[in-house]
Amino acid sequence: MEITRFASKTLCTTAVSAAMLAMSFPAMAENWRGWNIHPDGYPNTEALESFAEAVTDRTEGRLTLQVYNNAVLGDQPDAIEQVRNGALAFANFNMGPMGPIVNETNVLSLPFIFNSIDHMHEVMDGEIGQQFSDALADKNLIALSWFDSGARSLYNTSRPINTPEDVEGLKIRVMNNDLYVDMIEALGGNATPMAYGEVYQSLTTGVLDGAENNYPSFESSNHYEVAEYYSLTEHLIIPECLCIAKAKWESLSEEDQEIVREEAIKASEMQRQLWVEGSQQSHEIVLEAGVEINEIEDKTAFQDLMEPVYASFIEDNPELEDLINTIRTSN
Ligand code: BDP
Repeated sequence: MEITRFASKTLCTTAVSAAMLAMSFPAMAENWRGWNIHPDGYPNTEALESFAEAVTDRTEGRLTLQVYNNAVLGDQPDAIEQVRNGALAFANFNMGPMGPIVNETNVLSLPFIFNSIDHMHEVMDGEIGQQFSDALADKNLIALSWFDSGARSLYNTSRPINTPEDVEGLKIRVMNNDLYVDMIEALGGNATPMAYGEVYQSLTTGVLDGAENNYPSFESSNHYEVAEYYSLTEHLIIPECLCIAKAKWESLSEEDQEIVREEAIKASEMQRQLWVEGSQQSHEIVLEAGVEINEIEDKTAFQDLMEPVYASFIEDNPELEDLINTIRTSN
């Protein structure tokens, strides 16, 4: 009797406490940390911050999103792993360092595969883009929208590059992907894969002669202070994703998935617009700082040297040949 009384009293107290707790602490907000490599004011940063704010507002306390800039949460290959295993909830990733993890995305890192940014948009915003999203999802990354990353060009500390011969012997930093090593070696340079954050120092000490990037990154990383020759090779037009950890995505209600998806698409629209303005501004800043920029009227010599890079990639990945040809002939 005693025991029963005691037990029921405990049960009763527990039920009352649980009810009180629920009243005083409505469902705890889930905190989502987001990785970003860029600094404050960069187009991608602005778009990610606006995404984080909008999702936080619209989910009314169910989710709070925070963006960590300047790669403070790790370099890009590490961050990709962290989003894959759900330790980080979201990120803006370039498809370059994605290649070693999601093989299909290497197709986007083939030099000169897109003729223009418009061509890249057409491909990524259509059925083929969905194919890449599916491949990312198989590796636990939900790509909700695509960001721009302009065209990447070579820059270095010693001379303008007009022909592939000018690349001869230059130590050039590349992102973490073997395809870029093949690309630079095909041009006669020495490729060094290195984390983005280490490039500035290496350019100053002469560990590197150069690197390659778009105008906004060339400017915001301050590489232009050391590498004063920027040559418009425009050899890579690589899209970037706004990616969510699959485990986080699947934990959301349908309603919240809809909110996150809508805001990711809005963020990419915003980023693409800011990208155009940001590229223009960065171009002006580096010109004003005295960077010598040269156009390359005929890129055929560079493009021809990439044929063996394509051939060996296709030999290793015959199943991707059709996709490559479809993209190459789609414009
Ligand atoms: C920037 C990309 C960033 C890359 C960086 C790099 O937005 O994702 O990590 O280049 O070169 O343009 O590593």
